[in-house]
Amino acid sequence: MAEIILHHYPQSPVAEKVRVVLGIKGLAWRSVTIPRLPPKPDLMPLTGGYRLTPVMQMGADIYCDSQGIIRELERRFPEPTLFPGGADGLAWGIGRWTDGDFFTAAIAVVFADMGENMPVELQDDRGLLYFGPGFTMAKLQAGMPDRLASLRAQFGWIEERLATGRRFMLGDKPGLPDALCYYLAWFLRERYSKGPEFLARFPKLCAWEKRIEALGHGTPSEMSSTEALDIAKAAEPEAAPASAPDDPSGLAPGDTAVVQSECVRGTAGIEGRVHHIDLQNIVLDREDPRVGQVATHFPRAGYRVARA
Ligand SMILES: N[C@@H](CCC(=O)N[C@@H](CS)C(=O)NCC(=O)O)C(=O)O
Repeated sequence: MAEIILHHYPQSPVAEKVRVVLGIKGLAWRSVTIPRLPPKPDLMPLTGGYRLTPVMQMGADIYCDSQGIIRELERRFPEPTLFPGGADGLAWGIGRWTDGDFFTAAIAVVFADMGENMPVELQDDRGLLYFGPGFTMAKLQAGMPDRLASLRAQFGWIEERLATGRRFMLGDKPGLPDALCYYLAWFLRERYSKGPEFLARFPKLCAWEKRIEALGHGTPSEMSSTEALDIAKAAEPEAAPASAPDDPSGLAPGDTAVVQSECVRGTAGIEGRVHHIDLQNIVLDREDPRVGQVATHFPRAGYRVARA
């Protein structure tokens, strides 16, 4: 089987979510460090323009978005399962909460706290991405009390869950909801100047954070971005073509389509030929001079798909 290659950078909270899943599953993987800001010249040939972090590569198959990455890891490496105490299916919905309002509130607090200490290029890029064209640091700072109140309420739900005496969200073993919730605690603790004292009001959560940290990240080893590109070039996509005849988009394999994130603004749509389309995923065939033929995978939930 092709090696797992994660394109990410250490400070990325969404990448931390995937690193925790790699730890739960005890997997060996290759780590390619990508830039925090575009252009990301060694990532674009693989993704066709998708610029968010993280991206997973296995040979010539490229998985965009943590949801699709984790689903593929569970499919390829089912043991230990991410659903140790049940909650199959439904647990994915937790990601729609933690990647939505919870994530935006955490980002808003960290940015407002950094204020003018945040490098201006990062303010411009992330401000547009997460808060839209009307973004100003002053507006974000004015909204700080509401965001903090919202964050406290949401971390409070995690505390209540852990107060039932479980070591992890689903029982004695770690699973998907742990990774989906943990990354925001990790982010606030690391990046909000008052993060540790903010989280201290949730003692069960603090103890659970230590248990998750102890799981580690599996076994990463560095790889250069050029080596990753060479691997894609030498490989053939593995994804099987398939289609559901009743797909709401009306698209079928062979059609040209554009896939666009609906969660973040100002990101390019990715164009390619539909290779596979089903309930959970759309896979586009793309051709790039640097990597040849690659298959770029996206989840359906959180992405718009249109005929090109
Ligand atoms: N829905 C995406 C969101 C990913 C996301 O927003 N990642 C942040 C980093 S934590 C990002 O891409 N920031 C901009 C960048 O890295 O260029 C996912 O789950 O993977």
